[in-house]
Amino acid sequence: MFGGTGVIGDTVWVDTDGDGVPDDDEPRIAGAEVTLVWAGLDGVFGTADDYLFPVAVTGGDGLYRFDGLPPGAYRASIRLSSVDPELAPVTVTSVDVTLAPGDVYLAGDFGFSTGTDSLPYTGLDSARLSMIALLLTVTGLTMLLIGRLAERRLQARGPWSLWIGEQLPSVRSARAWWHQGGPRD
Ligand SMILES: [Ca+2]
Ligand SMILES: [Ca+2]
Repeated sequence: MFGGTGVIGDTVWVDTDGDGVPDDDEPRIAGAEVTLVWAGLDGVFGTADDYLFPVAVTGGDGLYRFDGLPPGAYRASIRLSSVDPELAPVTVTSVDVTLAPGDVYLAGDFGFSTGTDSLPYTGLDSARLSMIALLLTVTGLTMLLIGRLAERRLQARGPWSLWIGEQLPSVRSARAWWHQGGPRD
C-alpha cells in the first residue's frame, strides 16, 4: 500500500560490555518483537493518519528489518514483553527516525543486560548490605542497653548488692562507685 525503498533495522542483543554497541561476541536475542509507526503524511505522531506496521520479530541472529518504507518520520520500539523478563534494557527502547527516500537506517538497535554484571563477586547489592549493617548496629546497641539495665537491677537489690558490698573495700565506696555511673567498659 506504500511505495518506498527505505529500511529500518536491525539488532536486538545482550550488551555484555555495556558500550551500547552490538559487538560480534555478544549474544543476539531471538523472538523479540519490534513495532514501527509511520507518522503519516502530516509527519506528526499520534494523529489519525499514523500507520502501524505489522510487528517484526527477530530471528536467531537477533535481527529485525522493516523494508519498503516511504520517506517520513518513524518510531521503532522494542516490545519489552517479548523479551526474557530477566533481561533489562540498557539502551533506549524506542527510536525516532526520519527517512529520506531510499534511506537505510540500521542503527535501531536495542540492547539488554543480564543484570549479573553489577556485582559479580558477591551478588549482593550495596544498599542491602548497608541495611544489614544498620540492623546489626541497632540490635547490638539494644542488647547492650538491656544488659546494662539487667545488671543494675540485679545489683540494686537482693544478695547481689550484699555480695558487691563484701567484695569492695566498703559499702560506701561501692555506693560512690555506683553513683559515678557504674561499671564501664
Ligand atoms: Ca557491546
Ligand atoms: Ca500522523
